Amino acid sequence: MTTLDALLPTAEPLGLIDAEGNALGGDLPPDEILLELYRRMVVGRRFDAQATALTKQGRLAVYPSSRGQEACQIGAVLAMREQDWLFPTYRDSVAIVSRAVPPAEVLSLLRGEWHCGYDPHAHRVAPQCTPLATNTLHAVGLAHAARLKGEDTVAVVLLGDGATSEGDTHEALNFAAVWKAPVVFLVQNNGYAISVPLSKQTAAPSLAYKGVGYGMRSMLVDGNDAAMVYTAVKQAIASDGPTLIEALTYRIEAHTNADDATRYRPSDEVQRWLGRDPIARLETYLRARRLLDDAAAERLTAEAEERAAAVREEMNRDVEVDPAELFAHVYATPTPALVAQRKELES
Ligand SMILES: Cc1ncc(C[n+]2csc(CCOP(=O)(O)OP(=O)(O)O)c2C)c(N)n1
Ligand SMILES: [Mg+2]
Repeated sequence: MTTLDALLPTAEPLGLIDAEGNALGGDLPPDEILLELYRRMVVGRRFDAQATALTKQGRLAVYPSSRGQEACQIGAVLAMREQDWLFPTYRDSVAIVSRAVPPAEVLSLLRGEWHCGYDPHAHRVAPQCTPLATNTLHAVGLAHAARLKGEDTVAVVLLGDGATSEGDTHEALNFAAVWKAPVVFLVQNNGYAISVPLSKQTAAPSLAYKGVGYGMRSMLVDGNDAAMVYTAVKQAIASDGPTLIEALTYRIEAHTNADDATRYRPSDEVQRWLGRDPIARLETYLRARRLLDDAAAERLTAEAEERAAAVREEMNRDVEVDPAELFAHVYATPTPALVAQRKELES
């Protein structure tokens, strides 16, 4: 019998490095992991800025920025093993690029070319889901199937605070707990579902309790502390059964480039969260420990610039899109209506 105490999250978010870059006394990951978290966050943020710029140049239809959420996305991906599967949303391009999926293939969806521009099986990364919370069920299904087949595979699913109010999430949590499926539900609580603040969409004191209600071990962590997110996800992957992790973070940019966040949130709130930046705090910590110096930081900036330039170059190339592809891969045997529509388009 699982006791309630074993499932409950802490009242305060767990953390390892605070907003000022001070170690809080817990067991930190090894130095090389801290450096790699930092490196990937710097590269990820530069990619994110590049993708936003591409929307302004008409090279991307839309881009949901994850600036400010790098600790969640990079911490989770670095904690994953090769055999694990990632189930991302539209917000999580930085996580996918960090799992070594070629950036141009990731951005193909947001450019409007393909529903998924990369091979999910090659990278063990499911297509980015736009319908909220559908990926939670996919993750549970895959994890349960892997377990039945005797495979050591964990599904890590990323979802937002808003997505936790969707029915799909509740079905997924329930099945995961009943089946003891190896799933990590990482809730990136960034405070908003587009313009709707958390307080208007849930009365729960913490989203982590939603896991406890279904009998699942649940954690509340500082989602801007990459070392903490990494540690929590790694522990969750190593443990039996599912875990829900609520990571407190903030969406620094608007919902997408098509949204104006100044219409619904005060700028001092954004300023407050800029003071809790995930990259700056880790940089302060690494410099204080003399694990990072100016020369190393400059090399890293140069690497990030180089990668961004490569993304820019690839995305500035025009692609040939065959409109008839719209009908491919929908049904093995197309319905008569689709056949007719395809013919009409072709003519
Ligand atoms: C099933 C469904 N309902 C509504 C939408 C429209 N929609 C797109 S993003 C979004 C907000 C999601 O907020 P959250 O889960 O917190 O994720 P975030 O965008 O903050 O990362 C909504 C309502 C959708 N994509 N899917
Ligand atoms: Mg949100």
